[in-house]
Amino acid sequence: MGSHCLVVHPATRDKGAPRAPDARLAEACGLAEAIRLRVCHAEAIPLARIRPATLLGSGAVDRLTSLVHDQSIDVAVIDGALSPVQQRNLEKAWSCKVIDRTGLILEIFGERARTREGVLQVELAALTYARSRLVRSWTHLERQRGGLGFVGGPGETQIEADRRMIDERIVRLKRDLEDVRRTRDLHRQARRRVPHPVVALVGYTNAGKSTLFNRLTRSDVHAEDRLFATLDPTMRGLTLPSGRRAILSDTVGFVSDLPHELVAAFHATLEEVREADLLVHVRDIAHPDTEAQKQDVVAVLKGEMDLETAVETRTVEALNKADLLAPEEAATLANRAARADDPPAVPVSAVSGEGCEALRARIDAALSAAWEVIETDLDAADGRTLAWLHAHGEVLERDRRDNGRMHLRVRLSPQNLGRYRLMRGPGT
Ligand SMILES: Nc1nc2c(ncn2[C@@H]2O[C@H](COP(=O)(O)OP(=O)(O)O)[C@@H](O)[C@H]2O)c(=O)[nH]1
Ligand SMILES: [Mg+2]
Repeated sequence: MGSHCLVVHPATRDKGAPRAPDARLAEACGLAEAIRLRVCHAEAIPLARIRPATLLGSGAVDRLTSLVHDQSIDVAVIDGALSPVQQRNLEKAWSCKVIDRTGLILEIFGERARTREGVLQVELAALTYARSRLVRSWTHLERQRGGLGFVGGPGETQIEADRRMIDERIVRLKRDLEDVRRTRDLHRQARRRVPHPVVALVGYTNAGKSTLFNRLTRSDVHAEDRLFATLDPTMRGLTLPSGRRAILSDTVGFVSDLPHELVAAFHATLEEVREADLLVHVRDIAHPDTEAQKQDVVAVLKGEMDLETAVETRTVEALNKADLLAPEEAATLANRAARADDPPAVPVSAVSGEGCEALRARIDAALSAAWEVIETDLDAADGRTLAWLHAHGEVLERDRRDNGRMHLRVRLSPQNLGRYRLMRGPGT
């Protein structure tokens, strides 16, 4: 499998509350593995000060040069931000490809974007990233040329041309994105033709989503092994204890301290979560930051993704890696999960399989209690029914038709659906 890779986490002493370098390093390895790089060596290197030419100190650069050579490393991942100059200097020193954190995450998003909006948004982020590098190396060249700015060197012209091409492409992408947003409803309808309910796994990178995905779909394929990838390797059928069929979707993971220029692309790659009937929030319960991670995930889903109702009524938590806890901790967890049912939480181990049957049963129960999406027509003047639907359901779409009627798509709980049918008569 994949290229041999070296992962370096430059540990700066950040202000605020930095997460532990070990956890950060583990996350960076998880990100590298997500694009099938084989991590041969990983280390956190404390940065007392930043060296402008190579970021890392010369001692570290030299030491890693022999390591890169000895282990036939093809790619070095620097889990931080590299300037174009630093990237070039490291590539020269190590004679291998070097990518930084933003570049790595862009690769992952690029592979995982599924909706049209996601694809466009990721391409936009990638071009903006590429452009910033061109501009910076361009000003760097300019500086090298001293005061001779009026003599356009050949390199300069080429970069100017590249930059113009990127700008044109960016303008076109932004226009396409507008179009996609305007016609989003059509895309949605097309996607809703999936014959089974969709269950989406969400959570942090390294929480174990892919491992659980494989465990639940009884796949023989190793979590990271995409050799047998079908057209869309992140969706598979799932048969639940009651015999109900569902589609399980492994989504792109949350990452800590997401570079801000990637936030829009990240949200767009999560678009599919919006259409899911149930969310399974996979948590690494043995991670020192597990609570902070949970809050991050919930905040993004509720806030930026506007999925407040989904988080509150259609989420099951999978408390994964329970095998890493001491027995008494695991017992406490299981007891708490059994009592506090808001949201339902099931301790599991995706690796040993423990708890997975209970999780399947939970998913089954949640789906049978799940809210249903209905389409309904109202008289445009019928404010009372409209208010009722807003108060009791989740209004997904609302179109005013020419004939003075209003067409709605609403998600209702089974109870409220019953009430609505009583109110409006059968055939609603
Ligand atoms: N001990 C233990 N390790 C796990 C468990 N689930 C996943 N892992 C490990 O955690 C790492 C990340 O798993 P992965 O499924 O790729 O996480 P993802 O990024 O959320 O898809 C891998 O090394 C897995 O072997 C678990 O239940 N217990
Ligand atoms: Mg994964």
